[in-house]
Amino acid sequence: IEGNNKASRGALVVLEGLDRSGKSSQCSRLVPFLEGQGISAELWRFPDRTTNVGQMISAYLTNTSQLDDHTIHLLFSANRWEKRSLMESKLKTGTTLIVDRYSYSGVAFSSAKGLDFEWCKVPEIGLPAPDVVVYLDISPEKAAERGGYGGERYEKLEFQKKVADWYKVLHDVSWKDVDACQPIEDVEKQLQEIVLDCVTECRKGSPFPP
Ligand code: T5A
Ligand code: NA
Repeated sequence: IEGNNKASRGALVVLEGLDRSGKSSQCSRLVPFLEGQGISAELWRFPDRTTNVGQMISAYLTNTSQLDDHTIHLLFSANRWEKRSLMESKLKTGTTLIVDRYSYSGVAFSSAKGLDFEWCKVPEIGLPAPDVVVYLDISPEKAAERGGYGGERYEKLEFQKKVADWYKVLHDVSWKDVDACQPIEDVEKQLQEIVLDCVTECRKGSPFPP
């Protein structure tokens, strides 16, 4: 989205974090909260496993298919690109999008496998930029204790440690860190504040991307 200064635009809110950090739990609480405040909001997630590309990704994650590391990286990115125009039109018409994982997951997970960091970032260039990135901060050890990993491809402690290191590289001052080890309701409260601030800024018509 370029130069869209309309006061009515929605906010693009991205939640990132290690597997089991609580992203999906928080995203599904945020949307009804925002709607209750009279804010039009939708929950989005990446990978979006419902598309054809998403089904290839899902098969890979559940180990029912094998793919070259570069190929799966590009599929994750393609899965975002196939949603780009819908994402942009939703934002332009005033819908706030709460997005469970985005480009940062793409770069952090593939870099953790050993792919070149700069190469990993390239296919993400040109996707809508988030208004805020919230990082649900939890140690890989604590995350691993939660409810047990489901057995998907990346749900292994040693790998998650590498992902955490790459998230640190990606992290910039604009990110909002929330301690994800707090009780779920406390995390929720902090997220509500961050997101309400962000939505308010967007309604004032601050430039997009910020
Ligand atoms: N991936 C993704 C890439 O490699 N490249 C990409 O471009 C993208 C987009 C699938 C995998 O794909 C990788 C990253 C992933 O490895 P996914 O479908 O988002 O990504 O993964 P899921 O398995 O659906 O979700 P996660 O494992 O990431 O978990 P969440 O959503 O962070 O955590 P959530 O909310 O499901 O909670 C986990 C457990 O913790 C409890 C919950 O009740 C649940 O049991 N919990 C808490 N417990 C105590 N205190 C709290 N505050 C808690 N919050 C939640
Ligand atoms: Na999730």
